[in-house]
Amino acid sequence: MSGTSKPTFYVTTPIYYVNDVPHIGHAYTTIIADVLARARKLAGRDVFFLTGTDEHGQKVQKAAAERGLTPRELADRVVVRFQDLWRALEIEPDFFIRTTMPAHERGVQKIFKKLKDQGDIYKGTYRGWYCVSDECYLSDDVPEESDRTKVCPDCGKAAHPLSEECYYFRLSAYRERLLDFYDSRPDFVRPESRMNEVVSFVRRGLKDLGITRTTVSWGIPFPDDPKHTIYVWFDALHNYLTGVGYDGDPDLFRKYWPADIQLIGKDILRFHAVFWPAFLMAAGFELPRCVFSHGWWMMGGAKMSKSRRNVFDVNLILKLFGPDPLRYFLMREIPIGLDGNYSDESFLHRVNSDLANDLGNLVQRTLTLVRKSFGGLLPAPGPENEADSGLRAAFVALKERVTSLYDDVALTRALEDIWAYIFLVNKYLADEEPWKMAGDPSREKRLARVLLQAASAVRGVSHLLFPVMPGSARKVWAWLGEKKRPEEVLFRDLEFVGLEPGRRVGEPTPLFPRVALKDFLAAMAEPAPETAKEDSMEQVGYEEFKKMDLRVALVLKAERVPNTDKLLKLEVDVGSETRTLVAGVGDVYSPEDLAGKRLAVIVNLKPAVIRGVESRGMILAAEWQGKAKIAFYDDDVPAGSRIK
Ligand code: ME8
Repeated sequence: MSGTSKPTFYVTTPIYYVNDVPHIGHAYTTIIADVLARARKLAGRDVFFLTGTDEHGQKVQKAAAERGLTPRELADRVVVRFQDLWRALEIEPDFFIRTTMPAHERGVQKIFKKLKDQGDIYKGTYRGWYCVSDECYLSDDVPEESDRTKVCPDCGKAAHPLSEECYYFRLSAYRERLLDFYDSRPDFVRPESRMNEVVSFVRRGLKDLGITRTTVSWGIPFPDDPKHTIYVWFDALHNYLTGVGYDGDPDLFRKYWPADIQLIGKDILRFHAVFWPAFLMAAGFELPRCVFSHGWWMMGGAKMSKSRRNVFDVNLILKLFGPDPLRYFLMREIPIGLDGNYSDESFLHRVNSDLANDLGNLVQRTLTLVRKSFGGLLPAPGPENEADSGLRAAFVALKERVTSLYDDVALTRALEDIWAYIFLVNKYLADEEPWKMAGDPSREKRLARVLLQAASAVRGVSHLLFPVMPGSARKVWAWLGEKKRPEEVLFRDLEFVGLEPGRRVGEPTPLFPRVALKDFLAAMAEPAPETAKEDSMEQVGYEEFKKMDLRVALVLKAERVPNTDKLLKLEVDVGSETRTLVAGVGDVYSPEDLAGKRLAVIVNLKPAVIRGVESRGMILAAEWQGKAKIAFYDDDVPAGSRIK
């Protein structure tokens, strides 16, 4: 069927590294994207929502090697975890891109070659520092530490020196064009504070950017010079083109590009607001309309991350509550752009107070009253009085506000407004006291009117909440006996109408079960065994464990490594031979504490040179309050005894 085509809306999330399983930070961005996608569909747009995984590069290569897997094997395992989690959270992307897909690889190579042929890419040598965790080149002004190391200013992890031939992108040549672009499109980066950050970064000057690696094999090769693989960020950013048909589906691509909203975390702003538009300008593509940068979820004052082990267990929350409470909490608790703090208490408060009390009770009370008063069949209502029409008018105004707040990505405010209306409806019921009218024939029509208003409000509120809590909205509409599902009614067609006389109402079950804080805290402190198992990438089979050669070692001699606080050099007897190893326990143990002691050593660890001393093995110790605690064996355990 031809006709006027609908306006489109294309929303993206970052694509996530497959070095580890998904966590709350990933879920946060992807839920925002899902909410926006659903809201724009209800606003009548033709929506495309893209998410996926970033599978190449040194970080993934290293993580795979540490697990004894090929990068492809690791990616294949982790991708399933992302897709499963999105399904469990009712996140429904239109396409899930993996950067190992042939259409993506081809697209990236094509664009790379075009830029090379037109002179935007040239060959040189990179000498500097690289952070594998962030997959980024450190800027020259990052100072060296006293011991000739550099630390990545963004993630705080140790960077390593790099000296290799690479192809450069002429980023410096795009400084003026970028500044002009920001000037003409002040909404390109939101929130505004982030736009200002980007502008001042670019004003300070831009250096050309290395965009190939010769020491990383896990990447897309540059066919004209195949010892080079394409830098993972150049590769990854282009997913936003290849994921929407750039190489393979030109109609799709023409229809949706440029992206309307690209959601990202604040840590990857520079890549998306500086490098990405420069790449696009160079290749001659239109630029995205908006890069929207959100804040971080923190816990106990630190950014939540798997490596810090301060993430809460998303799977456990899903098991206890289903997807909607988490979706609601994350969207309601902080406006997009600010950092948020997660605590079990604040989560449960939102669930018990906002969801179970305010919304859940309203739904339950209204539907139960209809069922009890009239056996689920509403009679013809009496006329609207002022209070009744007030409730109707307030809903009409609410719908206008909420739809434009959704449009403006002000999701927290949209929810606040919906809750203000829920309070109003609860107050209306408290004032009207319909429960006192039941059974009085003279008040039957009045009762029908009050219940009709309340049911209309419940229906309308559920619809407005659909983008955030799709499952709950569907449930309420089904109980109300609606023939359509909420997603089949556009916002503009949503009216304040409830139950026509004679409509049968279903029996509601509690929408959001209340959970006691102490039960919740106990559950969160002790994840169910199968959840813990599911959520860890660290599992090893016995076969892998067996590869480690762990032995009891007798310390023959111990001395400090000169000019260090923590390092001790140990001569140890591991049964078959004497070894030298270096241990970072000198802040807790003196050489005298260790001499003559028996402890556990992994003897087949690859040797490492530490402060000029070759260390052939590593002692095992517990970490307690940031310090090492060694477990010692009794004197009668011979050196060389196998530990299993
Ligand atoms: O950066 N709170 O992937 P990634 C909120 N592959 N957001 C958080 C967070 C937290 N505690 N922790 C992480 C990459 N994030 C690249 C992207 S796009 C072309 C390539 C967010 O797996 C973070 O801000 O490290 C970022 O948006 C995303 O998760 C990073 O995921």
